[in-house]
Amino acid sequence: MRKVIISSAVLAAAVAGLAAAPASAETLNVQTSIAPYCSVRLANVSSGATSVANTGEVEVANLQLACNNDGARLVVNPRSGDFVHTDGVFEHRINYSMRLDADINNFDIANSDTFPGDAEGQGLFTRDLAAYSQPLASGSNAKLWLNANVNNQDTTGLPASSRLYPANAAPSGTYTEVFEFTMSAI
Ligand SMILES: [Ca+2]
Ligand SMILES: [Ca+2]
Ligand SMILES: [Ca+2]
Repeated sequence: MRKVIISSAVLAAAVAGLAAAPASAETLNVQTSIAPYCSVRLANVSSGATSVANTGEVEVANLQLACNNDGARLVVNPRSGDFVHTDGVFEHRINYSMRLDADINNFDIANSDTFPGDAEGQGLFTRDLAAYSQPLASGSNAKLWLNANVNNQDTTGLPASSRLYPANAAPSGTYTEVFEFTMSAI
């Protein structure tokens, strides 16, 4: 009987060894998937406002651009082409110039006077990056600068109710312009 017991113990050990073998050979599969994405977001908006008392350009927004596609497009669309203040009778306007300085220079917009509408280079700015960019996939910065002291009395395309002023001669009020930024895959 004693031999049987020992034998049984050995057998039990062998079974334990077999059970442990698959665990030691276990493999760990780690998977990750990257979904296509393109995004633009406002980060660290400096003030959201620019002062007409400032004689030069002012940084008004810090944007973060991101896209992991083989090609990416940034479209910047100023809505009015001027700062606008409506008092119910007149549409008062203050001209400005804008500039976008991106870390990825393909997205730069040189200093530009903007106009109403969506004419490329005047009321709309389209910037392409043809290839995949790891810095862009990781997120890249761009700064929007505005200068509200750019006198331009060209009223082409403006509504009849518009009144265009140099910044230092405009009636008091809050003047607003809206910029739309769109990042997409191309
Ligand atoms: Ca303008
Ligand atoms: Ca740049
Ligand atoms: Ca526009």
